[in-house]
Amino acid sequence: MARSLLTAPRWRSPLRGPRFTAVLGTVLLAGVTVLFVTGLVSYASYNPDLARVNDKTPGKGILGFYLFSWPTDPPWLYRLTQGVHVTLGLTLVPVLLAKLWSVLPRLFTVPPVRSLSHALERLSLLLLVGGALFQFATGILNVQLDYVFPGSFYPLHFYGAWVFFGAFLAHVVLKMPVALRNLRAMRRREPEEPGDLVVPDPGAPTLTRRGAFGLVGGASLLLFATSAGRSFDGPLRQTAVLTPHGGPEPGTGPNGFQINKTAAYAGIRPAETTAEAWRLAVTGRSGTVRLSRAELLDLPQHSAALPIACVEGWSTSDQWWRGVRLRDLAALVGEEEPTDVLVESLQRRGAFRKAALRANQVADPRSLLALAVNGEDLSPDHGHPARIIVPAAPGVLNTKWVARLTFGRL
Ligand SMILES: Nc1nc2c(c(=O)[nH]1)N[C@H]1C(S)=C(S)[C@@H](COP(=O)(O)O)O[C@H]1N2
Ligand SMILES: [Mo]
Repeated sequence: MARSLLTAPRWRSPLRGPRFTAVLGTVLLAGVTVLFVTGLVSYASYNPDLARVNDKTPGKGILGFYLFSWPTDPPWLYRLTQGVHVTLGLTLVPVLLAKLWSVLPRLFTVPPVRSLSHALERLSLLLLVGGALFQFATGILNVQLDYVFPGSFYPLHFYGAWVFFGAFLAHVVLKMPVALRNLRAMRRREPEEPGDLVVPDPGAPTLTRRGAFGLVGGASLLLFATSAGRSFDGPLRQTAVLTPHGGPEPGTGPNGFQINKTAAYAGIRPAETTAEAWRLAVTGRSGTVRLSRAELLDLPQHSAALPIACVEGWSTSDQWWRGVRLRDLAALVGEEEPTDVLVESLQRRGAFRKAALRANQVADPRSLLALAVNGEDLSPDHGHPARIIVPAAPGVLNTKWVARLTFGRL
């Protein structure tokens, strides 16, 4: 049997043992599976395969096999999937750390490699642990720091997810029998058998196992309670102390809901959004028309109650948007059949100045070029003179300060 450095003085916690590891592993099995599914779903919602506008990396090959047209119903779909993805990811951090801690001595087994199969197993663990740390780190950085990955967060987190989940599945298949055996023995209250995770000469306990689970669970609960609030408006949002709110405090009134990036941050000059200066260019098979804001207001106006939901996990409750239907604008330039659209902002630099929307999104009667929200003109920070709002779409596709719409197959 392989000797492990368990006997070394630093691995003497009596908390370690296959049962402690099995319980944490089972929680992660459920949690990571939900993270993987909501993550893949989130990626699909970007229309990543559309004209390489939303995701500039080359096609995802067979890993993109599942990509589908993101629906527009229910309108809170992305709010739910991404809220779960981010909030659950943060909540699982203590569980992941405790799980890694529980098997830490295995990292130092000697000899490090015993056979080819042992070498392969250790390699898979490298992908597993490395993948887990990479996914959690990139995810948290993206949520917290917003734009540390200029344009490249998608491929990192996407490929990382497949590597991590592949190793994770292999690990689950290998370890499931041991974990189940331990969980059953635990329920029958049998004493723990010796194994490579059980310390032969444990130190004095400073914490019971129950206490350790309480600590991990408590830490998870604390993270949950301090991050879940950003999926809600009103006083609940104030509880999300751990998650920066992006832009400035939204304030009150019709435009008083979360702002990710202000007009000043995006470099929008007030002079280019005045009634005299701003024109919307709409292009389709019959050519291009240029519309002032007054001309847009003369077109039929429609309302839709829709949320904004960001990849970072925050979202707003429904806001009452009012403006011109995208499909009416398409018809204006000769596009009678549902077709895709490329949306371009006044913004000259930075991410998110362009977004591609699919025909099913353009066709939805609730998809608007919004001119007003909650009964008032859009504020500069919410995209005045005009912004896109599409049901169920990720926030990043709701382009602000729109300057140009190009309808046609993308
Ligand atoms: N032109 C432009 N539009 C944009 C963005 C941007 O940076 N520039 N940010 C997007 C992102 S990431 C989100 S989540 C929403 C945020 O909308 P809000 O600031 O109006 O709440 O706007 C989107 N529209
Ligand atoms: Mo966003």
